Amino acid sequence: MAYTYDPQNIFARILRGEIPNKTVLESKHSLSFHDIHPQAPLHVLLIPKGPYVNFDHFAAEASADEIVDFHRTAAAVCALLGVTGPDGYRAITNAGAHGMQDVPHYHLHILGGRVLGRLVE
Ligand code: DGP
Repeated sequence: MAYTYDPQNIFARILRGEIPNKTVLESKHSLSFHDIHPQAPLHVLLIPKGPYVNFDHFAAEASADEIVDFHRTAAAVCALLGVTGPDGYRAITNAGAHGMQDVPHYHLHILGGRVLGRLVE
């Protein structure tokens, strides 16, 4: 699969410092910040710093270092948000048209702070 990355997407612009963000946590290869349109009391995004369009692009082409960094940072964000206890959270990613992905830079949504409802009723 050939992936085409658009360097003008909003998250690329956030990574370049062209658009402000409310940072939660930054690591060597990842950045986490509050979603501008929160869908829950806690709604944070995590993105890799590398130019990956979506989950399958990241999984196929990112280095092991980037992949480990991303997941460890995701866990650290959950801990910072205080959702790693029994109440829990949802970590989800959208891809492409069917997934309703708006921003073509891979991102994980981390949601919590309320009962979120089932994905499929
Ligand atoms: P998705 O549909 O999975 O591509 O979700 C994109 C999310 O990105 C959506 O929840 C709103 C958020 N978002 C869009 N533009 C901005 C922005 O400029 N700043 C921040 N913090 N979030 C944004």
